[in-house]
Order: sequence, then structure tokens, then C-alpha cells
Amino acid sequence: GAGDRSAKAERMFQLMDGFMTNDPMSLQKDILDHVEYTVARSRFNFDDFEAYQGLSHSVRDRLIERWHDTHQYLKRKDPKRLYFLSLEFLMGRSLSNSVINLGVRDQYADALNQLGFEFEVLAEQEGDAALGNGGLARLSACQMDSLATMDFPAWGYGLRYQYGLFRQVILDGFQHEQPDYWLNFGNPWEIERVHVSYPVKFYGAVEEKVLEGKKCHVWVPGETVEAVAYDNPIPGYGTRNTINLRLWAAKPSDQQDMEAFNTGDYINAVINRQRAETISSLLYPDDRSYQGKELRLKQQYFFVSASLQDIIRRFKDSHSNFDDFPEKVALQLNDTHPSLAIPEVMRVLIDEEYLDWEKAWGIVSKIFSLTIHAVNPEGLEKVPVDLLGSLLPRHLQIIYQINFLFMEELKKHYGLDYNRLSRMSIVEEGAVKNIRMANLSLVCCHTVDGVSRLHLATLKTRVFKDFHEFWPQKFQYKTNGVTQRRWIVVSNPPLSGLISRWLGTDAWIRDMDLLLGLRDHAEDASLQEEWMMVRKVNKIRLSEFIEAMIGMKVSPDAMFDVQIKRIHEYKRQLLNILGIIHRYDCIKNMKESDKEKVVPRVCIIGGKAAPGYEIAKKIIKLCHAVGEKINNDSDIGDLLKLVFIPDYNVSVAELVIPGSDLSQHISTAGHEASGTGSMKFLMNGCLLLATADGSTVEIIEEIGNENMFIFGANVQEVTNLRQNGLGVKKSLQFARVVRMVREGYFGFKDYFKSLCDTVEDSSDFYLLGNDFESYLEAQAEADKAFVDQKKWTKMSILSTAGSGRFSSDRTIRDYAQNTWGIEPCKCPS
Ligand code: Z2T
Repeated sequence: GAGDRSAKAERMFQLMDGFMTNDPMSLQKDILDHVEYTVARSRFNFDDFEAYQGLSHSVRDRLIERWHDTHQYLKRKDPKRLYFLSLEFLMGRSLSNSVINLGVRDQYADALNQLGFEFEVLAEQEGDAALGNGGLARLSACQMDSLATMDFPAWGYGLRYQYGLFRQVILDGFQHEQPDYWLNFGNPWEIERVHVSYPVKFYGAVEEKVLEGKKCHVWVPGETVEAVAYDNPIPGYGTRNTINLRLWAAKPSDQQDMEAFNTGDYINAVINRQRAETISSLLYPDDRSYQGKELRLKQQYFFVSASLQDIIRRFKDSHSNFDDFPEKVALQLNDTHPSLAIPEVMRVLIDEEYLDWEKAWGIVSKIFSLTIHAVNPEGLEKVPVDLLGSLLPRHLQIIYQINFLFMEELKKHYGLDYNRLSRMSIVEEGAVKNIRMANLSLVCCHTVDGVSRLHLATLKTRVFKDFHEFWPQKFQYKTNGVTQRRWIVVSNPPLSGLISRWLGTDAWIRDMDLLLGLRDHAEDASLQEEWMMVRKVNKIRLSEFIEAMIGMKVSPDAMFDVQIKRIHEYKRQLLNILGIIHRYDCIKNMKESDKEKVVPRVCIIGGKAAPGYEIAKKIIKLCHAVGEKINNDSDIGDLLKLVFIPDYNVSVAELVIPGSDLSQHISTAGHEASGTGSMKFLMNGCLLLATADGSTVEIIEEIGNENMFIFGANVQEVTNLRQNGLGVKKSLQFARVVRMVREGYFGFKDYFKSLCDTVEDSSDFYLLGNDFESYLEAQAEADKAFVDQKKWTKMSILSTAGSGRFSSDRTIRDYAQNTWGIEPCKCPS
């Protein structure tokens, strides 16, 4: 009875009085306890990895405590919650980030020292959680950090892939893919919730029935798979709030398929059941192409259905009807990947909650918002109608009905303008009929956001022109941002300390605009000296990493020139490599006396190519072939080195970015929706060599043209060039370096032919030839600036100082106010 319960609660309070303590003695005991009882190694005999495990379990306990308190508090307050739906999260490592956000980094470092361990060494034991491809996925991770830090009542939802993004292995300069079976060594950062699970259904047919005089649709599914929750606590910085990232894993359903068992083939029946797990087994490694694969569609629905069952259950816990659903729930679609959530909510409200269509639509049209990350029509997701109809027959019906009503509405405005109707239709007619997920989302979301100002402008005038004309008020943009907690505090402790000392406060960790205060000191000789010292330390760390990784020695006195990102033709890694060939060619043809004037460079390139993207793979091979030649040429020595960093990922980025002098963001203008790597470099005082594309346009506004190296055709010029035929402005230098590759100067003549063809006069879609000269000029400017280290350091300080706007805190605040309508809800500490 009630008396029992309160006696029990009383006893609990006595046993767990107050929060966990963080003095070095308690921490040491905690770590050792975990080594002994959780890891089950003797506390007298354990290695670095086991120490890391004990340590992270001790941190995990502290996360769980805050996570519980946050949820208790939110349950009581019942504010409007944001549900962030994303098929990808690139979390990277968690240990350092967690102890820093919890505010116990130094205490743990002390405790470990007393046990004879070093925090940094143990942190290196952790593998990356790589449940995503690139920018879109890392953006989700940064935004989760900001949501927690700013006390927003938010949940992340995603899939718990057993295989993350493939590991890249380079053999003879070629990329090979290896599976990333990342859960092999256990994952202390997740909590398995065996009791939070939902059935997800597929296939089957829709039957029409009459219930209480009303016509109803009953979906009789053909397959059921169970979704089990794995919770990943996300701690905020400088707050007790700790939010949840809930990832779903597929398990065989307990709703036994008795027929299969009755056939007598028990072994095969069990093996078939086990196949359910394949749904959440792997992340698709293509970052921008959609192939209408059944498994991918299954993943999307599995994720959407489980998340919505969870969200609706939570809502129903404290609400008896759906009238205030829109006041309590905001659903954010991270690109169109989770857009099946739209017909799924319609289906649940109509078929399971018995609301009529109008009422259900009234709710659905108030709760969804979408962020688009693509630029081109090719980047927009489509699903073949046949595939959707067989996997999710009821959803297809609902989508058709939404489209029918939408078309009726359009006809009222535009009459029978069939061209427009067919462009805007959710259904694409043709040899294969497709559902256009973007059109579905645009019709149903109250707000659609672009990821930079330029990106929105492009969407308005190109792919979503018709929709923008019809619903101008739906379209907004929120320029992307990245979290300074991970990208300065975790990854660059020396710079972090330096900034706090000079600003006299560490408040910038929660309020990046304070970095502007550094502007006043940009020319201060003693700041400059300390700044250069910090940069040098990070460059030494990077050169040691390069040597350990690929066995090459590079001088930390050279300029470190870096391009790290997914390999894509539009990102123009090829332009970079051709520029390096040009530089090599120049040095090679130089008089010995002129070589003194050359600024030594270490060119660093890193990134993965989608396994099926041939041209991207050739770019990787070319990089190695050119490196092979340059790095072994005694005429060149330390004047030029080319390094390819294999298996680029989040933790590699954390090391490379702070150690870079110059970074390249050189996409053909109009092709990079935003770009977020540039922001991480900017924060760390690395100068940018960039085109006026995506968010770079806004970076220029913040820190000024004079503090960056900008080159190339702008968006308008790119449009004109393409309209007037390509290759208008040809440079001889460009023709020469392409010819060197074509004629086999770096070997692999036949292999590189198709790569060279992509930049030949008439087919140079990404305008490498056009931009080459201006690229070389910008590079020469960078050389000139580097010679004057005082000037360079000032530019570097001004870069960091002007990076405040590119914090994801600013992005999230804007989304909260203008798209989601949510408010902070701070758990008392
Ligand atoms: C992706 O990472 C991005 C766009 C996509 O369009 C797909 C993926 Cl996987 C379908 C990137 C953009 O290319 C980049 O400009 C942007 O900064 C990032 O998303 C985050 O918005």
C-alpha cells in the first residue's frame, strides 16, 4: 500500500543521499570498483583499455543520475518537447566530452594520476561512434550538445546501426572499405532498455471495414519486427540538464509466427526470425544518392514507427485527447529521410485513434518542420511507388489522398496549369512512378529551413521555386553552427585556456559572442606570442600523428594546408591536387637560388569516397600517386609534402583541425548547402581559403575579406558560365597540369583517363579550369601572408574572434524560437 511505498522511498533517500561526489578519493574508488565488478578484471591487474572501461562506467553513472533528474523534472513540468528525428548521428567519442560537460575533467585527471594513469592516454582507447556519413550527421551531434546545454526539453531519435560508416583502408593508394563492427568491445555510453520496445509492421494488405457505421481502413500486416530502445545520455555544459538520444535496434518479434513453427522446420524458422536484425544492421554509406533500396526504406519506416509509438505513448501518459498534441510536440525532420513520419502520424490518428481526416490533418499540419540539406534535385529522395505500396500499403493510400487534396487546392489557385501541377505533385509520373519525399514534406510541414542564407536563396529560385511562390511564409533558413564544447574545449585545450585567460572568463563556452573581446588584443604582442606557441604545440602533435599513421616526417615549421571532408567532385579535391601538381612543377623548374623564397608546405588531404563512387575513388588514388612522386623527389625536399590521412573521422578531425594553418573549402559556388568544417577551422584560428559558397558567404561578413583567401566564380558567374557554354576562360597552366596526369607523369595513365575527362574543356561541369588561375592567386596570397607571421597571427586571432556566430547554440536558439516554439526548462541543481 501507500505506506509501504513511502517507507521504501524513505529508505532509498537514506541510501542515496544527494548527488554522487567528485572528490579524487571517491572517483578513484568508483573507477576501481568498476574495473573489479563491471569489467570484471582484478583491480590489481588491468591494462589501459580496461582502465578506460572502468573510467567510462564511472562517468556513465554520473550521466545516468542527471539524466534521471532531468526526466523527472520534465515529466512534472510537461513543457512542449522537441523530437529531433535523424537517420544519422556522428557522435565520435564520448569520454572527454562527457567529463568536460559534467565539469569533472580535472577531478578525473587527478584521480587517474594518483592511480598511475593519464587521462589523455585512456581517452585515446575509445573508438568513434560513426553512425553517420558526414556534415548532416555531425550537425545532428552538435545540435544535440546545444539542445542539452541550453536546457531545451528535447529528445533525439535515431537508429542503432551495428555497422557504422565503413573504415577506410588504403592499399597501394586505393581505397578499400572495411566493416565498422563497432559494438564488439562494448559501449558504456548506451543503456539498453529491454522493456522499452514496440512492434513495427510491414507488408500485408489494407482491408475496408465498417465499424459503428463508419468506414475504416484496417492494415493487416505481413511481418512484425520488434524495436528495442538504447538510450544515450547527452549532458549539457554548465547545467544539470542531460537529455536523451534514443536509438532503436531491430530484434525478432515475440508475436510468434506459429504457422512457420508448425511446418516442422524449426531450425529454418528460427534463422528466419533472426533476419529481423538486419533492419538496423548497417548505415548506408552514400551521402547523397538514393537508390530506392527496400532495406533502406524498411530502416526509415522502422525508425519512424518506433519513435512515434514512443512519442505518442509519452503524450498519452498525461493527456486524454489529441487536442493539445501540437502544443506539446514538435517533430523535426532532419532532411527527408524520416518523412514517412507524416503519413504514419495520419495513419495512427485515423486508423488507431479514430480521428476523422480533417481533424488528423489539422494536427499533422501543425507539428512537423523540415531542414533541407541538399542543393540539387538529384539530392532529393524518391521512393518507387511499387516498393512503397508493397512495404507500406496503407501509407501509400494516405500519401495519395494527401496529394489528391493538395492538387485540388492548387487547381483553385492556378487553374489547370498541368505543367505546374505535375512539377509540384507528390507523385512523379514516368516509366517508374515515384513518391517525391521532398514534395510530401513541403506540403505537410509548417516550416522548411535551409542551412545557410545562400542555400535558401538557391532553393527558392531553383528546386522549390513553385512551392516558394505558393507558400512563401513556410521558407526560412538557419545558418548551421558547430558546438564550441567539442570543437574548441575538447579538441584544443591549450587554445581554450588561452582564450579564457585573455577574456578573463570562460563564459564564452556557453556564449560564443564573447569571443569578440579578442579583437581588442589582436595586435597585442604578448597575446600573439602565446597564440603562436599554442598553434605550434598543436602542429607538433599533428606531425607526430602523421608520422605514427603513415610513417612520414613533416616539419612543423611548414605551412599546414588541409582539406578534410567527404570526397566529391563538387568539393573539388581534384582542384587542390592539380594546384599541388602546379606547385611541384614550379619548384622543379626553379633556379636553386629562388627556392629560398618558397614557403614550405605540408598539404594534407583526408576523406572517404562512397564505395560505389568511382570518380571519387580515382581522386584518392591520384592523391597518392602525386604524393608518391613529390614526397620522394630530392629536388623538392621539405618545400612540399603531400599527405593523405587515411580513415578520416570525427576523432581525427579533433586532432587535425587545431594543428592546421590553412584549410580549403573550395566547392564550386552554389553546390555546398552550408559546410560546417570551415566553422571548426575558423574557431581554432586556422585561416580559410574558400569560394563564396554556402556558409562561407556569411563567414566573410563576420571576419572580413581581408582575413581570408577568397577566390573563384561566384554563384551568378557559375550560372552564366554554364549558360554560355563552359571553359570560356581557359588557362594554359591548367591544361598543362591535366596533361601531366593524362600522359602518365604519375603513372596509372589508363586509370586516370576518365578522371581527366571530367575536367576537359567541354565537360568541366564543376569549372575547375575556369577557377584555376584565381585559385593559384589565392594560394600565392596565402604564401605571402604566411611569411609575415605577425600578420598571419593577427588574422588567426581575428578568425577565432569572429567565429561566435557559427556556434550551434545560435542556430538552436533560432530554431527554438522561430521553428519549434519551445522554451528552456532548467532542471534545478
Ligand atoms: C550531407 O552531409 C549534406 C547534404 C546532404 O544532402 C546529404 C548529406 Cl549526407 C542530401 C551536408 C551538406 O552537403 C553540407 O553543405 C551541410 O553543411 C551539411 O549537410 C549540414 O547541413
